[in-house]
Amino acid sequence: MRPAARSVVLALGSNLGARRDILQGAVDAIAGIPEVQVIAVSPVYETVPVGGPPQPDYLNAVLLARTTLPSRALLGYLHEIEAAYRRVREVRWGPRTLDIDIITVDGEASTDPELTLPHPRAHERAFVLAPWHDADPDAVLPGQGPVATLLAAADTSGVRRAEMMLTVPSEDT
Ligand code: PH2
Ligand code: MG
Ligand code: MG
Repeated sequence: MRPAARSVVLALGSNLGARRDILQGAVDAIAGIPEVQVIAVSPVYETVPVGGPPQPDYLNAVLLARTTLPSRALLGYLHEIEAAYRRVREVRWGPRTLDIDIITVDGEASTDPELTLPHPRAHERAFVLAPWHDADPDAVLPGQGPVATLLAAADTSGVRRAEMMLTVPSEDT
């Protein structure tokens, strides 16, 4: 029996190199993962870095997808996409060409340190909540509540809509 498709929320970030092109490349690559269907991509936000050493501002966006893949398998594909952009993981929370984080996979809960679900800091990160709310105003973060409520409580001073959009590649290309 085929496993049922589940809803996935991914957060994308880039603060080195051609940031918009890198995010669009990531969206295209995610759409190319077998058993992944991209549903929507949020507007792009330009955001002040949270934590880590002094570093350039980020572009952040949120992608909604459906997949029949187990979360671990999805994470493996996402790491390959990050590697394709020559991401170097040197400093925790340091600058990077591309970061793709799994925020939720339906209501799945995981305490695996390499894949904690839901993402343990998403509820307080305006750079995740603001684009997520744009893409899905009714979204709920399991265990935390409606994204609209979390966003209203979050510090949004460092996030602003960038005048750029990402496109979802069509299914049959
Ligand atoms: N990612 C981090 C740490 N800090 N700050 C912003 N503005 N955007 C990010 O994507 C981000 C961050 C760890 O992955
Ligand atoms: Mg991250
Ligand atoms: Mg990450």
